[in-house]
Amino acid sequence: MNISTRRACRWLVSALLFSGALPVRAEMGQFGHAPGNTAAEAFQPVRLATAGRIGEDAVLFVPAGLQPEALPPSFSLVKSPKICAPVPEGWRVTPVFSASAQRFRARVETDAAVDLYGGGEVAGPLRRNGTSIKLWNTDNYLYNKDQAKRLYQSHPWIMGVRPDGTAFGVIFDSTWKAELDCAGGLTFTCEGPAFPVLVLERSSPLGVLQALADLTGHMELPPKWALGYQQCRYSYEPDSRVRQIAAEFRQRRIPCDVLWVDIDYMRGYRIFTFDPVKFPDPAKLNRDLHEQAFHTVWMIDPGVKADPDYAVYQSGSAAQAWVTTAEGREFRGKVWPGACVFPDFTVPAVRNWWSGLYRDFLAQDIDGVWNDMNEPSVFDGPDGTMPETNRHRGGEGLAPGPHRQYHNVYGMLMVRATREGLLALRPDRRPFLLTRSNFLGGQRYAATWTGDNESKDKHMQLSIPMSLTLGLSGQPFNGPDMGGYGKNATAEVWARWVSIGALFPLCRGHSEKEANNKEPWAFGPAVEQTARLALERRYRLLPYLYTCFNAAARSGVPVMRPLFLADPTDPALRREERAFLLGGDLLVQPAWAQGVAKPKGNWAPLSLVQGDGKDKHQAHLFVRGGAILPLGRVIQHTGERSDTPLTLLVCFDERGQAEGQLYEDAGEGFGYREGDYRLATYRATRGTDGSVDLKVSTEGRRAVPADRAVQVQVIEPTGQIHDALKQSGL
Ligand code: MIG
Repeated sequence: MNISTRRACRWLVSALLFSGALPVRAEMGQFGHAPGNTAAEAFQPVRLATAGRIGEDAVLFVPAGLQPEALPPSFSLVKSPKICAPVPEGWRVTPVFSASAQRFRARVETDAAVDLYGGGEVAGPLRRNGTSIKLWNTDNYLYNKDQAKRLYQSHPWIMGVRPDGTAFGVIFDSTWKAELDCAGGLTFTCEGPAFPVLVLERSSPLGVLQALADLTGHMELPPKWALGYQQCRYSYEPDSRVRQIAAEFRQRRIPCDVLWVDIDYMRGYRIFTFDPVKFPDPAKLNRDLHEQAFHTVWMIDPGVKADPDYAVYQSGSAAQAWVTTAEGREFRGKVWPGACVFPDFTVPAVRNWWSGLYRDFLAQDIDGVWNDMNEPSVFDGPDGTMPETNRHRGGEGLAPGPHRQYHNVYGMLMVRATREGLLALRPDRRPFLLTRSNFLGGQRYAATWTGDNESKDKHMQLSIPMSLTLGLSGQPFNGPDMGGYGKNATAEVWARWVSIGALFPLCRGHSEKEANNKEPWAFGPAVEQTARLALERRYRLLPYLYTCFNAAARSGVPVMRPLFLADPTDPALRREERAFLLGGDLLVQPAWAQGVAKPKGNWAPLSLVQGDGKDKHQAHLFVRGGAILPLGRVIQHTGERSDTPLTLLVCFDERGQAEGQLYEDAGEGFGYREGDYRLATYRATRGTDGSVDLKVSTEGRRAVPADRAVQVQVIEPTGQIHDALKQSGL
């Protein structure tokens, strides 16, 4: 590039920086840049200001226009990256920057043989080559809008896996409205100023995912009850209906831990209020449900009814909490309560105010919180949200900026404030928070679900690559609306869905208001039995599942994993998006998925509860040869003891070896941080006479319950299970 172009670029970039926002014309936005009308948009190269190592095999690339020592605060990264060494010799993945009058771009060339994954919440294939998404959080009912190219969350992140199994990851560290194209390399183009790019390089994709978690934060261990089955509907109302649902679960002996209370509990959809007729005594409702060992989660939306007689509107107005229009007036948009105002979560004092609102709310003995509509969704706003020119005030290092800049992190900032509130108000309890909108790194604050899917096979099947991809994008705790949210569910679809959904990290049945009942018993006795078996399987697996969650919290490995993670060099596994792994040791093959290639080694077919092999809907399960699975008894909720007895299911590899772990703690609270946990590592060897030698080593100071009985069983490659020995102290 000649000197004058270079100068022109530098001028452009600094002009953009000075203005604090790009000179985007008001009528632009809404993805007016569809291919075809970009001809006039010329991109000029932007040189690199600097690049260097920021840690083990991670390199930061900073384009001209940004100061490496004073990068704008990052939303995805836990701490701001500091260059500590030059780019390593022979570094393979390097972005190239360019800019047009309106947009800034980073491109990464990738070899055609590299398989691409990630991008967060996507409604498409697991392998992302040739696809493109838009990063603009969108309330996308039935995934119908804009061909589902944008959903509720944004993850500017892609992982590439080479034929030899080595892998790299790329973070495009911008929150602005953007597009991410995975055809012919990676192209990330945002309607905002220059941004840095981080590239991670590891010997395996699992290594890349651990590095991603170290950079963007680990999920905190959830309360154990959040791993149980959860039943939701828009809405169970009035409170007597919630009680009825609770009673049904216990009477029918279908395992369940959590009941959800959707927006109709509120007084005229005013958040933090309760309808005096339909929910006159929420505290009593919660106490009664607790007595039956249910936990409850209640919904809070961001929109605050603009009602001068309403306490939240009053205190928020006094705190100058609201997002404003470009002219500085209080912005109003329509949501459920009618005209609403929206907290500006970029302002630290507003987050603080928001956290405090949960005080009286939690005092009703509410266990968990559900934050919805936080894209934000605005019924009468442009493109279903607020105008991109609305203003956010920022603070504590965060620059004031337009909504176009902060839209994608609106939900993330909201759940950050919610989580901080829950922690401050109940310092001894692990928050359980579910959010619809979020951003790369948002696993630090909340679990997530994949929004308003439809009760049909296509979306049931799609839920697998969707959840896998969220797991490959840093978010281990996620799942779909099981059974499908929109439209009526048929018995068949619901039965197929519960059979795989019971094996997802988040397992919650849900339905929209207009649709048929979608509880496990709503489709007659046969489907009820299918649901019972599927959920009983989940509850038997809880010791293993909780151990997987602990691994995710500690080291950033996903709970639900694509098969290729088990053998990244096997090309046959790279596109498999029907079968998946739970942790490293359990393979789940949906009953409708034929011809699934398994990773090499023995995979023994596993029956977990009586009759599961005869039910045509249940997923086929396989244990990895070389693994030891800790299993519990079937219980009705996580408050019951399932280790009476605890089963250690040993599945030997070809050499007669097996190894597995079991993580246990109080299931709630933070004692585990002070060592009140037990992480047992079991190693088994098969003797020549067929005997089993089992050794355990433990970490943490929690003792084995004195009355624990452990039954050690061996599963043969045929799936046959036999008792090996009875032993205590394991
Ligand atoms: O406009 O609270 O995705 O799970 O049940 C609908 C009612 C608002 C959308 C959520 C859905 C929830 C529903 N909400």
